[in-house]
Amino acid sequence: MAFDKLTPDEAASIIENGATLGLSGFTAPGTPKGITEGVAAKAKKEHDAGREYKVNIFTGASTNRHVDTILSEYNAINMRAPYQNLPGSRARINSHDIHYNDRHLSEMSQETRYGFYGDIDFAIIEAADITDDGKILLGCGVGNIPTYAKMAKKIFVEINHKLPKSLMGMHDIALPLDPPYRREIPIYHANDRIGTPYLQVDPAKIVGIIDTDEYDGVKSFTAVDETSTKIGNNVVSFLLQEYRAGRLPKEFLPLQSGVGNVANAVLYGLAEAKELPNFMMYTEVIQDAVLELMKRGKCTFASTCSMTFSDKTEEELFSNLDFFHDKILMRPAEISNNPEVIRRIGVIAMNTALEADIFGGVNSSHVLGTKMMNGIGGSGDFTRNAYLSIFSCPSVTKGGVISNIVPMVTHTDSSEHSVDVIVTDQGIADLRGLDPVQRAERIIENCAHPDYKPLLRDYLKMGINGVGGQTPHTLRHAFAFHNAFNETGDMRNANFS
Ligand code: 0RQ
Repeated sequence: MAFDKLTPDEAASIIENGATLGLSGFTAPGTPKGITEGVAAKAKKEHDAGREYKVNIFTGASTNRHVDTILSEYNAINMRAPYQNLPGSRARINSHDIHYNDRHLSEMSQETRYGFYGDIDFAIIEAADITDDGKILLGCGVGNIPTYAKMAKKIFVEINHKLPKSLMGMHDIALPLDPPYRREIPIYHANDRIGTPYLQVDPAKIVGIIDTDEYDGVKSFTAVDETSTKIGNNVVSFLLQEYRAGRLPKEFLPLQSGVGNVANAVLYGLAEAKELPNFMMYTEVIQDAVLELMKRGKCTFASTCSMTFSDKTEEELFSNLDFFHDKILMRPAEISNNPEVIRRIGVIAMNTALEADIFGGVNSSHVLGTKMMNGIGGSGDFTRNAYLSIFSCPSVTKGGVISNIVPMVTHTDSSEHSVDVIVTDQGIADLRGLDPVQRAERIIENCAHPDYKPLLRDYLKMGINGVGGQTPHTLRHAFAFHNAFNETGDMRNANFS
């Protein structure tokens, strides 16, 4: 092999304070597992010696314990984009130790190429294999690495020995041209290929190779609970109703689904829906349930940015790769989440909200309006451009003291213009074609928890009889639920006096 072998500490020794690191991967899969441990150790030493040391971390989405967790522990991150979801980084973001730039995932790559965020000093790439002329076989997540590698002044490659070389053929690496030269992205079906099965980098930029040997560390899901099952069943009945009514084509359409228990419940629900045809996915992550659906023949193909499988499922995948090889294609986030493609192929988007308001606004990212949870992720990319956009959440959270249906969301990630349907464990609110008051009536009656219905009805009535207008909010009381929670620990104590 033409490249020097390095340890994480040796790699970190050339990463200076203020450097920007562009990492491969999307969620934990495909994310480096070695060098950032060296960077964290260096940060600790520098801080102990009273010196400033922080780096900027650019990724595809969330990462793993070797990146956000340990770097946050040692307060080693300055700027972070475009998404995270780990408790350590969340805490540093909310205390402003990390300057977090929460972005639509499809946009991060192009904005970096446009020069909005400065230079990329180092790309760190997890790989299953590399050739002497710089052809890299990536791991189980792609993210924004084609852009970071192209822009980087220097490149480190982490060869993860857990990754089989037979992953070759499961990636489709392509970068669009930038305006004014951009052409259409020629994906007409979820399974169209437009790029190469490897990432080509300039071998002269490679500083060295680090060895790692670890699965991606995604935890297995807990058993699907009753609330998630009810939400999942409601989403499936809605899709069935749409299919029967002919508002979905008879071939069905590609699905996007988030991660988590609700997404899992929806996917398992679809497996049981015999009337629905087998389907493809055009999504950013696939989780354990998708592999199960593939085994049953229900899901025939998945275009994704990452295979976010638990370690157990990852092991199973690697030992049965022949079966799954032609059923999964991993693309850069810029393509997996591309608005042009999502709109063309008619993706059905299913995402999760922290809270939704009675007029159809959705908050996906900010707890009680101020604290960052994870970020908008890919939900905006899909929601705004989908054939049909569905948001789901439980009707209440934390044993009932929080209503997920509120008078006004405290932060808007997806506005009512992009949200077609809201689903909770209570039922389905189909918002298409309705004006704001009609939407509010439907959301309150179909989706709110019985404990909160009277309060929400009162709020709506107060707006209609008060200030009025197209969207009859009463601004003085719009956050009465949130104030009641902050002051008494229970939204049921909201009052409008
Ligand atoms: O708290 O952790 O203390 O139990 O928030 O809530 O119900 O477990 O839901 O894990 O599916 O996450 C929106 C955050 C939902 C996620 C969000 C509390 C609740 C719990 C988590 P605990 P659940 P999930 C797809 C596209 C944006 C990115 C996205 C997300 C914790 O789906 O980050 O969509 N979405 N990407 O108790 C206060 C409320 C609350 C609340 C829930 N209204 N107020 N706390 N919680 N609602 C995938 C990717 O991008 C990769």
